[in-house]
Amino acid sequence: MFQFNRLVGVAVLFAIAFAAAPVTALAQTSAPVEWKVSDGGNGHWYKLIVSGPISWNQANLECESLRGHLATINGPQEDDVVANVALQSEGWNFQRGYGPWLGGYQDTSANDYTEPKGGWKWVTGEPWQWAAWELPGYSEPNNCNCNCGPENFLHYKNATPYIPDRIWNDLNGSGLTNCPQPVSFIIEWSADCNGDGIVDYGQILSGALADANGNNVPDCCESQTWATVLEYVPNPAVVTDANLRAAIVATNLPWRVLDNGTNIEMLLIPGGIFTMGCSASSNYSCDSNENPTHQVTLSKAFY
Ligand SMILES: [Ca+2]
Ligand SMILES: [Ca+2]
Ligand SMILES: [Ca+2]
Ligand SMILES: [Ca+2]
Repeated sequence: MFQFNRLVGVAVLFAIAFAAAPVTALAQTSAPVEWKVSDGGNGHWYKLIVSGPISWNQANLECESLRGHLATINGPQEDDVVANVALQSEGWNFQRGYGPWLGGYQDTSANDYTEPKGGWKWVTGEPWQWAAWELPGYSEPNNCNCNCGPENFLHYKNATPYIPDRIWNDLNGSGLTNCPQPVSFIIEWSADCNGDGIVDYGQILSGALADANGNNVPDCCESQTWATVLEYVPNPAVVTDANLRAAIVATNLPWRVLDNGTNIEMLLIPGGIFTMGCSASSNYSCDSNENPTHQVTLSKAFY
């Protein structure tokens, strides 16, 4: 049985300060889509955000403020997922057949940079291992369209007027005279800040993880002003009771932290009913002040 009198520490009421973060209000958004692991996917979430005319750099910043990134495409299956999100007509500027921005850009200082096809990268740093440039009948990337070169940013364009499509096109990122900009972008959420193997964005959507300030970062991962997180999930070699481990994990708070003020390491005690006092073992006897054992109920987790 878990025994408080074996724990070193000062009981500090748990209080986590949430770092303020901007959350951008945008004109129109579609429902987010999960590429489910059970469907062979990566568990990431994708969403079309309709912003009105927007540069690639601004779209990139908007994604960062929403704690995601412009969508990255690592193969034909992910291209299918992202294209399905992109094929909503409200995300299109049909004046020139421009669909949403994606997370590819051309690094003109890269060793393999050549126009039009060299030096392409993803915003996340994932390797550029697959591209859908080579659709029959299309000459993209071409680094030039209506005198708008150089074209160093990736988006979807269409082939038939007024019909959304999924042709990869390189485009000027900021828009120039006579060259309207895309009016939307696709954000992808992939972060798993608490390391439980599930993308945090979906856990917030389902209510599995709290996000009190609505910034798409679970409360359990917000920076804590008073403590440094040492371990999120309890070590089974230390907390051998599976029920107790589950109760700790269910708080969505880190299990082991270092108090920044005192440098004292502290462990999380979840709410629940516990036995206080000593149980004698073959190695240790009980002190008189550790008896009698008795039950206590804790209504709140604390360190
Ligand atoms: Ca991706
Ligand atoms: Ca280019
Ligand atoms: Ca082009
Ligand atoms: Ca997670």
